[in-house]
Amino acid sequence: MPTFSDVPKIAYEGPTSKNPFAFKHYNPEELVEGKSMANHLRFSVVYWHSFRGTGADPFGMGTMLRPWDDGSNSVENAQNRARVAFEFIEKLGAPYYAFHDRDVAPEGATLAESNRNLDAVVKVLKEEQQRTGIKLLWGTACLFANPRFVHGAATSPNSDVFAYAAAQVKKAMEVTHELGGEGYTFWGGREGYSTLWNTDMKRELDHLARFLHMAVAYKKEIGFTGQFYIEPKPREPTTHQYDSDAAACLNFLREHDLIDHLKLNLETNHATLAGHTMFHECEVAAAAGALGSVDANRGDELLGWDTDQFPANIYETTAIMLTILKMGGLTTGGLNFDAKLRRESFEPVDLFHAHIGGMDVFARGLKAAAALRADGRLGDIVKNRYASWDTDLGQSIESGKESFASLEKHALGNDDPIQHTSGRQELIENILNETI
Ligand code: XLS
Ligand code: NI
Ligand code: NI
Repeated sequence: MPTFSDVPKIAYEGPTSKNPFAFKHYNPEELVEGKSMANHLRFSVVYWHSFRGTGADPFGMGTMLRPWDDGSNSVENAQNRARVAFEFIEKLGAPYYAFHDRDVAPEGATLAESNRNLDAVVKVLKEEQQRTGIKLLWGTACLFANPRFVHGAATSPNSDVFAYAAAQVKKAMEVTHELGGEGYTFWGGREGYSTLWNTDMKRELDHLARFLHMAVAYKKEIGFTGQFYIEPKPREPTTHQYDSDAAACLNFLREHDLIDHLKLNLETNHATLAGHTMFHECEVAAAAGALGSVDANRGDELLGWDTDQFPANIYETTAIMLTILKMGGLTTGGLNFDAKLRRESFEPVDLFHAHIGGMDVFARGLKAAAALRADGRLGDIVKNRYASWDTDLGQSIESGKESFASLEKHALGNDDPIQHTSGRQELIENILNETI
């Protein structure tokens, strides 16, 4: 069935174009700081929202019109849907995609049947990857939708559920490896608690660490060299998610000796739900050498849940790209559109509008971040703000040569350092607005 036949391959037409099916800023070959935009941005389409999202919400049923989907749970429907997904990604010109095991293939009556269904769809994914050159950014397992995971998966109070989750992740890792995936993501799903009164938190966290250590061991066993990611998210679906933000994840990884094995996959809307900006989360992860990949979306200031909207805020994309440029770029990770259409945007072409907009706003963010770096004023303000640390005293403190006693001597012998430099926030905001 021809599905997106009215839509041409999306091309770059430049900022003056009014064609809704063209990029105005994302020009894959264009060099920014000596590297192509395509290599900087590494865009990825997510299967779950874009090809399994129905538009259902707690108040109403699905609204999405998806003429290629027969609505059944058959393997044939799943295979056909996979072909349509690749037709879309190919026309869009995104180099990557990402999926959960259960989005691409239907869950069977038994685990063995689920595995067979997954293999049947993976066969099609492999053919489509070879046909189009589109690659798998990362794979993952859905350990949260089925009622067996009602109390969590790796943190379930039931050891049979833990075993089932392990088996499911084992298989998901195998197919990710088979498809040449560049990474594998662990998102907590229901790893958290609804009430502490019934929860042995320490025991659950130890189990989660044990689970991840088994995954690390299995990765080695099968020779999978992709990057492991853990994805922070607070508040949803449990009251307290264990992986609530970047700092909590880093602490958990360090405490359990996993820090060398996992990086973070940060998602914008998860950052804001945690009471942070995405800029903050990126800086926290980058400072730990652990900014691995980005789930590119945005939240809504007025709504308190994970609305997963497509990125549209150029200040946010500029900040993200500034951190990414500063750390030397993404390596295995990408900008993965973990974003869903509004339920009012139910036509298939809305998938194009959403992704084109997301790609263009990140291209603008990249260009703005590079322009800020080339301009140098922002960098100078930051450098000047810390200038005293480059003096004898600052260097001596940083290198551990000073003590409270020696610093007391210094403070007693010098003027009060009150108000030594302005923060220049307003000037910085002017520079941002000039550049953006
Ligand atoms: C849900 C998460 C999820 C992960 C993959 O909020 O963002 O989509 O990215 O399991
Ligand atoms: Ni995500
Ligand atoms: Ni999300």
